[in-house]
Amino acid sequence: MNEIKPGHRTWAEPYKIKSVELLKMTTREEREVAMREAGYNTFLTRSRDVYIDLLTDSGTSAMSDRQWAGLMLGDEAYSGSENFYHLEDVVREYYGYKHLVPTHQGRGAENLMSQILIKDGDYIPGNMYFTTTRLHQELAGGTFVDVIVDEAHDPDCDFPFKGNVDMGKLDALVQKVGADRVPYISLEGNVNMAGGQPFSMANLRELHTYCREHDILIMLDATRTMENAWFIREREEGYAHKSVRQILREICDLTDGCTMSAKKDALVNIGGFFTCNDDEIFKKAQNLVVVYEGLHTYGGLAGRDMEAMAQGIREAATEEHQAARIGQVRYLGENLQRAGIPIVKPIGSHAVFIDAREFLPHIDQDDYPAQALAAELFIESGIRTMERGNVSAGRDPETGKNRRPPLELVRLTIPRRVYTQAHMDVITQAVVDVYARRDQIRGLKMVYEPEYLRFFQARFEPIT
Ligand code: PLI
Repeated sequence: MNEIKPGHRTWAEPYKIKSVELLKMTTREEREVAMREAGYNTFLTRSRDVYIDLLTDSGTSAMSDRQWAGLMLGDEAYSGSENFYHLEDVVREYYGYKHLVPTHQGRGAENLMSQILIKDGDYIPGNMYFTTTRLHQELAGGTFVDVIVDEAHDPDCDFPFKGNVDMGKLDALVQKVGADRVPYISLEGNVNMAGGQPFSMANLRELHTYCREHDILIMLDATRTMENAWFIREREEGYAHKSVRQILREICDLTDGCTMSAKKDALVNIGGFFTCNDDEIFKKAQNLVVVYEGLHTYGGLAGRDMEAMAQGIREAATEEHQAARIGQVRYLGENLQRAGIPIVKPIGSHAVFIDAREFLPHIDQDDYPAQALAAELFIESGIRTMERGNVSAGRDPETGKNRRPPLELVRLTIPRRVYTQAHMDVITQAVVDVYARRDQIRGLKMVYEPEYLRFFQARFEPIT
């Protein structure tokens, strides 16, 4: 429960509910069948079999009445839609970059950026990998190098800025391969794979100085950067009185452009964009987008999608929204901690991550403990979560072996403005019930492995 004391108001949702979607609870037998048919991969389950959906916070937000009203303002023209110009104004106002190229979602923007900026044999440092981001870097001929601080790899460490870049690691890479082989650093706000962990403004300033000296661009993954701004406001000296909007702008002003999956921070069900300040990069992106996405004024989106995105950006870049958003995730995380469940510390912004290694110490990482735990939680409760460990990390292209990352996690991802505090309590109860019989959970073997981003479509069977 949130603390009640005189003179203090806790967070509450800054909205009231106008329309609801009914949930359905299935039986354990039905869920066992559904999980078997899905090859023990929550990505392959059907949402009709799900009770509470914590698979992702991507494209799963509840839109506001104003966003829905915006859909009716869709100017569905092939070229020059009014909604594009509105979105362009809002992106310039909130993010501050000069040029905007819309894309259908984040990975569309990653594709454009990787193809434009990466040459064969280049190295792309980043504050931990993200699955689609790294794949696009590799497909463009680059090699991703992790330069996040060591603290990020330790689930138990409660360092407040686990998303920081380790400047020593970055410099070692630049010294080794030469700055001309490093076109940009990929900097993610609220690092997803580390548990939703922010970088600090002090770290970004240091990075900015270094990159200017070495002529290396800083390309932001802005997907959850408003949430990163909220943590800077809460945790970094000198920011308590600045608004999320001001901090977001300060972050963007220290970077050269971004890729964005608007399906997260920006509260829409589909959409993304690429931005930059450089005129030449923009021209290339504007030209390439017509090959993969659509004309440069819609990039794979309907006019109405761009309108909803413009409105979503305005609503998300507020203290009220972020306090409730992050407050709800924290509420769930603290419940789980009180019940003795091992989770990644500090609690992140978009999800609570269960440490599956600690939860299931008897399962070897190559028997996919996090995958097995996600499947078990679904069978127990109908709650759908996601593996973020050995399956997601994939294989090392050189050795062909599983990467066995230090973090073996199950992500309980909270969609924005969708569930209530009572749902958070039910989720806690389900996890506690699985924890009580954790000794009986067995590992999985992979029986089908697709070539790219295997976690989406791989199939498993229980080890007997
Ligand atoms: O799913 P997309 O293509 O709109 O965006 C790709 C993407 C890029 N960067 C980051 C940090 C992401 O989290 C991301 C997508 N994330 C998903 C789908 C997730 O479930 O976390």
